Amino acid sequence: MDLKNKKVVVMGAGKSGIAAYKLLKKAGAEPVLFDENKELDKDALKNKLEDSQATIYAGELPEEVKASSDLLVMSPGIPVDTPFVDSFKSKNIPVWGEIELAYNVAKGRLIGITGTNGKTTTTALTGQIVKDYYGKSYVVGNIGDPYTDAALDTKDDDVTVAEISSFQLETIENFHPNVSAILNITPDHLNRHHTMENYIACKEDITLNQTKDDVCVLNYEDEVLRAFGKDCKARVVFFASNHKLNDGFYLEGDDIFMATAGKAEKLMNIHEMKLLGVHNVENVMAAIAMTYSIGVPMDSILTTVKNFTAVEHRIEYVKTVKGVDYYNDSKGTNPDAAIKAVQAMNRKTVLIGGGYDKQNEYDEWIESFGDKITYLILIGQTKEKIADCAKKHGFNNIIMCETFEEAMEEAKNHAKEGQAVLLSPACASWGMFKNYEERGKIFKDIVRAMEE
Ligand code: UMA
Repeated sequence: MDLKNKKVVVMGAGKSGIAAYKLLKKAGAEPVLFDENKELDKDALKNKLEDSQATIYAGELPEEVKASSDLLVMSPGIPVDTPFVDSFKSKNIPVWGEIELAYNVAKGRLIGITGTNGKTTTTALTGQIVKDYYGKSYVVGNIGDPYTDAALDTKDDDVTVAEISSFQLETIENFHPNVSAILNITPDHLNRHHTMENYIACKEDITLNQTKDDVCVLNYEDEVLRAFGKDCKARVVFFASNHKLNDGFYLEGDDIFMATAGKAEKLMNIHEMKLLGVHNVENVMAAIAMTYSIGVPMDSILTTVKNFTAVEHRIEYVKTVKGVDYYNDSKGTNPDAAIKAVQAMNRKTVLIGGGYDKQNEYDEWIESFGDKITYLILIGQTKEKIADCAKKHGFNNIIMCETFEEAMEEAKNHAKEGQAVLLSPACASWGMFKNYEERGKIFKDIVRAMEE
């Protein structure tokens, strides 16, 4: 679609909506911004849009604006199965996600990474490998910097590495990465996608427009993805942490191998890297597979892998206070991610959990505690549900808190010297915080202010 002079409704006044609006303006379109929040500060928003004349609708969108529009661009956090969105579709007005808009104007090669967990670490590492070799990379998407912010700057010889959530994949049309990866699929966001089948279908849609000239990197240990490998339209490259493969990348003992037609070559020992845990070995293998497939030499890839450290908010060590190690895993926003964090702890741990209800089940998370978790401190909307679940599994050392500050105080009081305190909530932050970054930053601020 040629965007010039097109009337576009951008929905959502968060990061994505603001970046989409700016892109549309630069591309010669006539965007208006719409957000359902009636309390929106329009003046502050105009500043962020760098457009004092911007048309902003807060609360409701006038019928005539809708009727005369050529395109609706959705922010990822806004559900698409609503009468509002249907009213556009019924008028045959295209509904694009913000990443579809970016893709339509972007140049160069695109690597798209999805999965329930590990996306951010894998995206950051993949972007770093690309940058170290080519001297430049664009790292965008769910990781925090909208794709629409960078898309117009990209050139034919650039490589963009995009973290793509299931929310973003619901509204693609032509989005077509040269290399895609689906790292794993475990239950998450079921309040938005309703069923696991829908959620899986969304993730698999990252390959929607791929052909056999493209590559899709898949986790062999995930049964859904192993089966999907047979139907996938792209050339599949598997990685495996628990199987030896004839073709692909795998972990055997403490070594990572690359196999081609049954011939295996050792790439590195996992103790040479700074990231911890088998889940991170999987992320590393996915990043190696993706960057090798676009032509980055293996030596260069492995040098970056060995130097790469953990991303912020993901099992991030903060400080040791009175012999207690504090870890920030605010990015542990679903049970599976939170299980990985519990597994990564190598000592008795006081755990802070709970938050916004995404209708997940917590049984496996509680089961992963073993005798490692000494106390579970709960906050947020899900605290009763988690407490009931914990008691059902015989875990009774539960402390219920009203505020995050109270939870931090309880954690400090219950952690003994030589133990750890871990913030890994298994839930989204919404309701108590703006996002998981804010939750993690507040955790770190409180820990850093504690007296030694
Ligand atoms: N809004 C409505 N109607 C609704 C819901 C929201 O009008 O029904 C409005 C809100 O009032 C608000 C705006 O929409 O003004 C927020 O839009 P948004 O939720 O899409 O947030 P953005 O700031 O644009 O951030 C989004 C992603 N957020 C979500 O997917 C929820 C960010 O991912 C992403 O980093 C950013 O775009 C840049 O691309 C965050 C996230 O939590 C990290 N992602 C989920 C996850 O990782 O689990 C998927």
